Order: sequence, then structure tokens, then C-alpha cells
Amino acid sequence: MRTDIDRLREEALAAVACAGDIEALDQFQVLYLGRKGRVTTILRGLAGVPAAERPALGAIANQARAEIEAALARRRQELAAEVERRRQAAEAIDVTLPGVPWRVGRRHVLNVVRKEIEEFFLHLGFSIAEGPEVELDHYNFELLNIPRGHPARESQDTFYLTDELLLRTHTSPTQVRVMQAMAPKLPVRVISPGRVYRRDSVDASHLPFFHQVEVLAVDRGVTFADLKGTLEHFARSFFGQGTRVRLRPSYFPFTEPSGEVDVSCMCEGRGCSACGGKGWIELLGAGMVHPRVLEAGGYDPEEVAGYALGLGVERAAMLVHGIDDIRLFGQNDIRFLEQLGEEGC
Ligand code: 2NM
Repeated sequence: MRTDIDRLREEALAAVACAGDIEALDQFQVLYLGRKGRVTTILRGLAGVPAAERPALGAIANQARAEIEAALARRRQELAAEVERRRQAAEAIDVTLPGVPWRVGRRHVLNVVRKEIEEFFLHLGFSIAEGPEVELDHYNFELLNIPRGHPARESQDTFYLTDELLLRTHTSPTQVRVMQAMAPKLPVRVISPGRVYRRDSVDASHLPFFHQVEVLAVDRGVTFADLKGTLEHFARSFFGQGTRVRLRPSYFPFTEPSGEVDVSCMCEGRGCSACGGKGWIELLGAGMVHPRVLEAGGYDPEEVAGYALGLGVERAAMLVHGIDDIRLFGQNDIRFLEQLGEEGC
């Protein structure tokens, strides 16, 4: 009987030591110490043992039960600690790992170039005025000396919302609005940047919408020389000090006289793809504000004069950065945006 108890104790202790989880322990607890468990059965069986042997065997059996209970408790604690250790390991965050870098966006090249143009004119004392993209026919055409039926409407006739409302074809209406708001105060020195819309088919140099910056200066005694000086200063600041400027006579309904402004090409006429070998690159349009437009703005053309110029931001950006397709600006190709955009927002 004594060896039975010893064997059972060894077996139970070995089983408990090997138990891989709490559930196995629970089973062993029932198997050895439960109401019908093997140790319990032995203890009960002591009743049939001769009285002389009973105390010694009882002591051994009780000792065995105590050892098994202790082993169960110890193993239970070990397993619980192991479960907790695994849980913590699974949840652990290594705060010393390098972080995941943010993908920071960049300023779009069109906004960079627009800002450069704005900064240039801000330094000359101009202010910035923005106006509505949905504009009245009256402001977009009539007040700019482009009455109904005027041929200049043909090339621009565009996205009408109603008979009276359209998507503006240039930012000049904003300048008429500024003049009306300011008259009779002088001088007017304002630039109007913004998006404009025209009925154009898409190709490498056309989109049905693009961005303009228009410049307007009105004061007593403003002359064509002021326009030319401003143009040369602007061209040299953008394309380098050696840049020359050429004015070719042209026509705009809202200026008289009017001209197309060319800048000398870097190739100096030796021929390159930028100027097509001509040596000159068309940059913008300009002229002296038409008397009727001054009048529409609330100024007396006998007393004041003004110059105006308009340039396309896409066109300027293409010339400065050597971009050969205007569609790139709107395609959101990350390679293009990262190459030409600027950090920061
Ligand atoms: C251009 C060319 C020439 C222009 C005219 C005016 C205003 F409002 F004074 F009439 N603003 N901008 C102008 C003149 C625009 O763009 C090619």
C-alpha cells in the first residue's frame, strides 16, 4: 500500500509538472484529488487497513495529498504567469523603433509660379484682388468693350450657365470690379490671379481652363513707357538679367494700343525647341487700357490712363521649368508633382 501511495504521488507530481495549460491542471485535480479521485480513494481505503498501520499510512497519504495540492497550485501560478507574459509580449510596442514617416505633400508647381508672380508685383506696390469664377456677361464682355456680336467673343464664347451668366474667360472682369469699387481714388494698382475657362480642345498647349494673372495700373500720367519698364523688369526677374523684351503690335478689345510681349530665348536665336529657332518666346499680352474700359471702371479717360497685362500661369511655368505638355499640371502624377513642387504647404 505504501508503494502504491508513493507511485501515485510520483505519477501525479510528474503529470502536474508536465501540464501544458490550466485546463489540463483542472483535469488532474479532479483525477487525483476529486471526490472520486485516486488519492481520495486511497484515503478512504485506509479504513480497511489494520489499526496498527493506519497512522503511518495515513500520514504518508496525507503528505502525498499535500504535495500534490502544492504542486497543482505552483503549476497553476506558473501557467497563469506564462499566459500573462505571452499577452504582454503580443501587446508590446517597441518605442525605440524608427517611426513611420508622414508622406508630406508639396505645393503644386502652378501655385509656386503664381506666388512668384504675385510676389513680384506685390513688391512694386500692387495689391491682389480675386473675383468670381461665375461671372456676369456684362462684366466678362460688355464692360471690357466686347459687345454682343463682337468677333472677340467667338474665340472665347464659352460655358454659359444662363444668358447672363458664364464661367469667366479672363480675370479682367475682376479688375473692372476693383475700379468701380475704388473710383475716383487713385492710383489703382491691382493684380487678379485666378482660374479662367475657355472653349478649347485639349492638346499639349490647351486646356479648357487655365490660370491667369492680370495686372492693372491706373493713374494720372501713366504711359506706355511705364508698361514697357514694368515688362522688362518682370521679364528680367523671371528669366534672368540678360533677357530682352520685344513688343509686337496686336489687338485686344480692352486695350489700345495692344501688344504681344516676347522675351529673348536663352539660345539667342541659334535655334532650340523652346523658341522653335526663332530666338523669341511669346510670354504675355499687354496694352494701354481702352478709354471705354476706364469709363466702365468709373474713371475719366481724359484725366487718367492705365496699362494692363495678362499672363497665363501654366504658360509661364512651362517656360520657366521646360514643361512640354500643359496636361501634366492636372494629371496628379506624383513624379511630376515631386519634381517641381516645393516643400511646405
Ligand atoms: C491681357 C492683355 C492685355 C487686361 C486688360 C484689363 C482691364 F481690366 F484693364 F481691362 N485687364 N487685363 C489685359 C490687357 C489682359 O491678357 C492677355
